[in-house]
Formats: sequence, structure tokens, C-alpha cells
Amino acid sequence: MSEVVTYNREGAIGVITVNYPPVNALGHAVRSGLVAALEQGQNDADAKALLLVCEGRTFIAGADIREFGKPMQEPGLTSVIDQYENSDKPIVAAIHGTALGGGLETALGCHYRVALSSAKVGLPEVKLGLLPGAGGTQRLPRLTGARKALEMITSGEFVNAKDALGLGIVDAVEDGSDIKAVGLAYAQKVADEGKPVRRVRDVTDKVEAEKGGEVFDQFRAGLEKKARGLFSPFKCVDAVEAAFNLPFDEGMKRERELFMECMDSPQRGGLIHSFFAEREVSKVKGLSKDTPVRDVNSVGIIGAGTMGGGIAMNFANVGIPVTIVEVKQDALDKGLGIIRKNYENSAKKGRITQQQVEERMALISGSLTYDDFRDVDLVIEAVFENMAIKKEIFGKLDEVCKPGAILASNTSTLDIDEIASATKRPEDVVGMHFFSPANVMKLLENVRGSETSDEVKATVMAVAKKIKKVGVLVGNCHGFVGNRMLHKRGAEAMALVNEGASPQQVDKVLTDLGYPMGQFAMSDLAGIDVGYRIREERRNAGEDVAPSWMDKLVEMNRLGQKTQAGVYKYEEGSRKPIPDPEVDQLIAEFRKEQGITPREISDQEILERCMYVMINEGAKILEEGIADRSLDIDVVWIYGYGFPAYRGGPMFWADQVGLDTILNTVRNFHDTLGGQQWKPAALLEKLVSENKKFGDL
Ligand code: T1G
Repeated sequence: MSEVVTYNREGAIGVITVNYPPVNALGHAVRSGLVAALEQGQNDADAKALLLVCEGRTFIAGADIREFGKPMQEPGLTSVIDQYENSDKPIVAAIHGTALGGGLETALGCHYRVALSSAKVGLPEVKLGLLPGAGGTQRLPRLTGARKALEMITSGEFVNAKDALGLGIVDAVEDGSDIKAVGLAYAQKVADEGKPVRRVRDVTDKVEAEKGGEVFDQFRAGLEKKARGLFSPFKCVDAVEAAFNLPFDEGMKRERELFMECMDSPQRGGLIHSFFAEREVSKVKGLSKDTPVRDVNSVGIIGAGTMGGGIAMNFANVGIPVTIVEVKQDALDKGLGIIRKNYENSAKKGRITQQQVEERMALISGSLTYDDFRDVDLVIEAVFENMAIKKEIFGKLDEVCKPGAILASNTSTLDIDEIASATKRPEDVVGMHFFSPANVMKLLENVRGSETSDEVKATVMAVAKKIKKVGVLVGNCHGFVGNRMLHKRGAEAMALVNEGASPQQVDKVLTDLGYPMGQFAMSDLAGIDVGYRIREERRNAGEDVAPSWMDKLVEMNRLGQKTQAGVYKYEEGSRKPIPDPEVDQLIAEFRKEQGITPREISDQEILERCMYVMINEGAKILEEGIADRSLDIDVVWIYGYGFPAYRGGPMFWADQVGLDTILNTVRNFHDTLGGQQWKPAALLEKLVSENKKFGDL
């Protein structure tokens, strides 16, 4: 008898129980255990009906993703589900937690489904670069019809129990938390009423009615925009369409073919790497699981600007009261006004209710005095990037805040240790770098100073989880992980334009790679005056900063989207970047002034210079221990800078390209272009010499 799947009988009900923490995934042991338990139930003459139920926090949450890419062990999931569906005794699946992927497919292979009202169901395979490969694309549409099945399968979004009942995915929903009791009661009813075996494969009314419908082409057209660059969403549509055009068994064959195409796509590897990387980053090297975490039940924020306001919303969204301190009343009123407007926009879009708007606004209060920080557990400073001002602020916080309060800075580049030196408690100082818009972007780059205590590190990582961010803990250096690599990419992009490329050519190479926007469109979004002010501060500090055609744009008041003109021009109310011949002219004049003869630059060179400079810098970041693992860098770039998750992040992508190829090219650029940024990272050279990858670290 398998350890992870057991069979016993309770009265007239044969109970098949799966117990395989953490999420009862359908690993080989579970699959073979399910078959053995079913056989026992079949042979148990006193069992009138069977119940499939799971121990732990959830029903089966899918195939065991860790088995992907390894040789497949029999029985396969499709055959397991076929055996359940072909049982001559009715089988009830009792769902709690999340019935996902192969888990929902298994439940759809059973004859009846009952769920707790707190449960959710879904087929999220598309988020892993796959499609439901055990009958989900054939059985689900037989219950829901084409449109809903396409929505669920191409988005991967979960559906709550109440909606699942409405869609016919489950047959009953019960309140409470004792799923076994609910399951037994329902199975007993099936047995008592002599309810028949009911196979989903035999449900044909909806597939007949919608055979050859246009909905499939409509979905393909919609995906062109929504799923740009992705492979599997389109295969999902093909598979669901097969359910409407082919008999069940042929539809299953077609689903299998399409599933294997997705398995062979490199996107599967990238998305599965992203899935596990997002979970691994929360396990910080050297920080044991039982490191004490401080309570954070109240938060203070300094600065009601764009960042301060967005940060405040994250805490109010999870019920934590926030006090925002500003220097002037009008700045405070403006900031609070923008927060309310953002919430009301969400309410208009039906994402939250008006009551939730009021509840969250009630948790956010404004103040003009630091005294109101006396009792808060965490303070986050979000004022503009000036070291002197930040040190002054932290000096004041040191005086006002209670012992044990965490003092954090939202700086995106500045030295955390220097900021901490303005206090007598550097062990309580840490960086918490949010990304704009802070209430939307999922990444929280937590920055440890050289004296930040383990307790504070563990606490800010727990805070990230609490406010539904993906927290990554990184070391302290200029620009930390994300901006340090971004600055390298930005400098290469500028150099490429100086040498002959156009901003739109550079941006197209990056968007073709899968970024939502290119380097120059991003500068226009952030405001090109931000970079200008930093360059001017450095020039005023006596640093020799090279002239830039971007400076001329700022002097022409072309600051980006906010002035409807920057590197690109923008039509009223549109964020679509339009190349502007005036800028091409300005760049041509700048080159002449600088004595640069422009040359033809290939897209391949642009890709190599913009990406390989980042990867070389990423390797240096790993060498210095600023990032513990290459997956930390991947998660920073996927959740903070829009790097396409289907490529797994820049370091995972580098492993796919081949580190030897990248090293050779970096060496060439070092010889031809020069510059510290092209000095090959020692780690890159070491990995290539040992024929290893970043993923092996
Ligand atoms: N396989 C292996 N491990 C899994 C897993 C899975 N399917 N799901 C979760 N884990 C691990 C996870 O790595 C973590 O491990 C722990 O469980 C807790 O997860 C044929 C092909 C279920 C909603 O895509 O969405 O079925 O870090 O931290 O926030 O058609 O996990 O503790 O070591 O995320 O409460 C389809 C993926 C598979 C669901 C729980 N299924 N999982 O969220 O906890 S493909 C999925 C989730 C498939 C078939 C196809 C979430 C969750 P560790 P967690 P959580």
C-alpha cells in the first residue's frame, strides 16, 4: 500500500485519501497510489460509492512540477484519470483549498464534485508554458462551454467555488472546513439515491451546440495583444477547439500532441524556473527559518509623493494603519488626494468596493510632525534621492522612534550604510526599494546594510509576503541589483545611439526580446529630467560626465510622457511612443558636434550589447555577494523591470544562450569598445572554464 494514498471504508463509502505535502502534487507515488486505491475500492463489495479526498491544506494542486523534464514514469496521469472515469462505482471528489491543473483534471475524471465554499479551482498550466495535458481541455468545456473554458485555460486564473458551481464544474458547495465530512455526506447521498456513474466525457450538449464556433478565432485575435511573445496560450486555444471538432478520444490525442509541443518549447523551462525562483527567493541564505520576526502592525511613511502614496496603499490594502508625514499641508493634501483617486479608479473598475475605498482611506492618516512616528513599528522614508536630506531624516527618526522600530529607506541607488551612519542603531536600518507604481509593481528589493540585524532582514522579508510583494534580499552597493544592471544597459543603449542606431531601433530589439517597453520609452515614462538632474548633480560635484543628447531634450522641455514629448512624441491621452524626426535630427547634430561618424548597427549587436553587459554585471554582483543566487537576479528583473518570465530572467536566459558564447562576445567588446563594463567578470570566466552555468551555482 502506498504511503501517500490510502484506502479505507467508512460505512458504504470507500475513501481514497491523498496525503503528500505540501500540496498533494501528482508525483509518481501519488499516481500509482491512486490506481492501487481505486482497485481496492472496486474490489470492496461493501463500498457502494467512492470518495477522493486530500489531507493537508489543499486538494491536489496539479502534476508534480519538479518531475517535468525528467523521464516520465508510468502510470501517466491520463491513464489514472481514465481508470477513475471508467469506474463502475460512482466516485465523488471532495475539494478544499485549490484544485489546480492535474488536480482539477482528476476531479473532472470523477463523477461528482463537491467543494468547500472557500475552495478554488483552476487550470493554470499556461503560467508554466504548458496546457492542461490530462483531459482538462476536453472535459472542462463539456461542462462550461467554449468561452469560459478558453478564459480559464488561456489565463490560468482560479475560479472560486460559488462560480464553479454556477459553471457546472462542481455539483455542490458547502460551508465549513471539514472537507472529509462534507465529502462523505455527499457520497452517502449518491449511494443512497443510487445515483449513476456520470462521465464528463459523455456530456456533449455544449460541444455539439458550439461546434465550429468563431469564439476560437476571436480568442486567438485577443491573445495577439495579451499574450505577446508567448507560445502556449495559442496551443491552449487549439486544444479546446479540438474538443468541439473531434470525438473525445481524438480530442485527447490532439491535446497530447499540443501538450508535447509546449513541453518542448524553451518557454516551459523559463516559466517553471520563474515559478520556483519566485518561491526560493524567500528562503534567504544564512537566515534560518526560526529567526525572530518583529510585529509590524503600524507603519510610518515620509513623503506623500508618487512613491510614498503607492507604498502606503500596500499596507492599507492588508489592514495595516499608515501615517504619512509631509513638510507642507498642501503636499500632504495632494498626496492623500492621489491615493483616494487611485482607490476610486480601482472601485470604478470593480476591483474593490466603495466601502473598501473608505476602509482603506480610513487607515491612512496624514501628519506634519515626526512625533506621530513615536509608536510605529516600521518607518519607510520615500523622499527624493539626496544623501544629505536622507541622513537628516534618519537622524530625526533615531531620536523619535521607539526602540525596535525598523527604519527603512526607499532609496533606489544610495548607500544604506551611509544612511544608517546617521543613527545610533544601524542594526535597525535597512533598504526597502519599491518600484513605481509601488501599489502595483510586485517586486520589493530589500537591501541589507553591513550592520542590518538578521531579525530586521527576516522582518522585511515577512513584510514583503504580508503586503503581497515578491521580496528579494540583496546587498548594499550603488544601485543594488536591479538599477546597477539597468544603468549598464542604459549606458550601452545611449552609446549605440551615439554610434548610429536610432532609439526606436534599440527599443524594438528589447521589446522583441519580450520586455514590455524599451530603454528610451522607459526613460520617457520615468521622466528624462530624472537622469538629467543626477548628471547635473555629478557635474556640479566636479565629476567629468560626458555630454548627452538627452540633456538637449531636457533643455527643450521634452521631459517625456509628462510633457507629451521626450525621446518620442505622444498624442494627447496616449502612452504610445511615436518616433520623432526632430529627435533624429537632434541626435545627428549631436554626433556631428562630437565628431562621431554614424555607422550601420545590427539588431544582433544591439541585443548583445544591451543584454550581455547586464549579464556580465550580474556575474560581478554574484561574485561580490550582492546577490546570493542567480535566481535572485532573475526574480528582480522579472518582477521589477519587466524581463519576460518566459525567458526565466536574464541569468537563466544567459544559461540558455550559452555562457561561452556570451564570454567570447564580452571579450570582443572589451577589445573593441573598452570600458570597465566589458571587463569579463571572473565568475563568468570561471564558469565557462568549468563548463558550468549560473544555474549550477
Ligand atoms: N508541484 C510541485 N511543487 C509544488 C507544486 C506543484 N504543482 N505547487 C506548489 N508546490 C510547492 C512550492 O514550490 C512550495 O514549495 C510549496 O509547494 C508551497 O507552494 C498534467 C501539466 C498551490 C496555489 O500550476 O499555484 O498539472 O517552496 O509557496 O502560496 O495538466 O503553489 O515550500 O519548497 O506556492 O500557498 C499545475 C502551482 C501544474 C499550481 C499554493 N498546477 N502551485 O500557493 O504556497 S502543471 C499549478 C501554485 C499540471 C497537468 C499539468 C501554488 C498553490 P516550497 P507556495 P501557496
